[in-house]
Amino acid sequence: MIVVHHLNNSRSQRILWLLEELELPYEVRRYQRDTATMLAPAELLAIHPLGKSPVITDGANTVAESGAIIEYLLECYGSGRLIPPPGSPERLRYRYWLHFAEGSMMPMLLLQLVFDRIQVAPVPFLVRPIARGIAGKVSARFIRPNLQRQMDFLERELGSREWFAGDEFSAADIQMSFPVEAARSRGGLDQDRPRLMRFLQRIHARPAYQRALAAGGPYAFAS
Ligand SMILES: N[C@@H](CCC(=O)N[C@@H](CS)C(=O)NCC(=O)O)C(=O)O
Repeated sequence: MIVVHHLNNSRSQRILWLLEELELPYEVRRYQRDTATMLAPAELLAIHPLGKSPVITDGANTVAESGAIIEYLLECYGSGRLIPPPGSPERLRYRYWLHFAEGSMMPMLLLQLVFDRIQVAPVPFLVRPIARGIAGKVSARFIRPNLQRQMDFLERELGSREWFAGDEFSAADIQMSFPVEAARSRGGLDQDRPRLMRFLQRIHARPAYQRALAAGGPYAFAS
């Protein structure tokens, strides 16, 4: 039995969604973030040395890292579903987005979260203007322009096809959902990028997405 070690409000939601799209049986084991630090509880360290979520166990296999989990599940149980045919342009784009989500976009969104927090963090009075000044400049000169460029790129890409890899929905869309949802919640994504907004509406309407929400419990991006 596939066991999803699911941290509330996390990237793990994507794995539940993939399993629902594939209509595979699975069990959810729940872990709660510390409400002050938002970190995962120590019990997750017993599953994988980094103690992050998602992580799945499947018999003797333990698989961490969302992209690797998606590849593993499709390879073992996908029967060719949710992945474009090998050698096709769609397959190349599929691979690109599978990596882009965690390799390029999530780091920028995470940097933004950290630097935004520095700007409001309780810092000793004397160093406060320095800390806030540096954080503000990094955000304005590096993080926000990069995020804007990434979102413009995604918006253009969705202009030439229905989904990220091609005209068929694929697991690349599942992987891309988290950065797009995070961009909507705190990265400045709004109606000025109508294709990305429509992407969110379309994924939220999928029955498997909704079943995964019910399985995973309260989720920040649920609305
Ligand atoms: N690139 C990894 C990121 C894993 C990750 O950072 N997960 C977050 C949840 S979204 C986590 O476990 N945070 C809790 C912590 O760092 O203690 C993946 O996609 O699986």
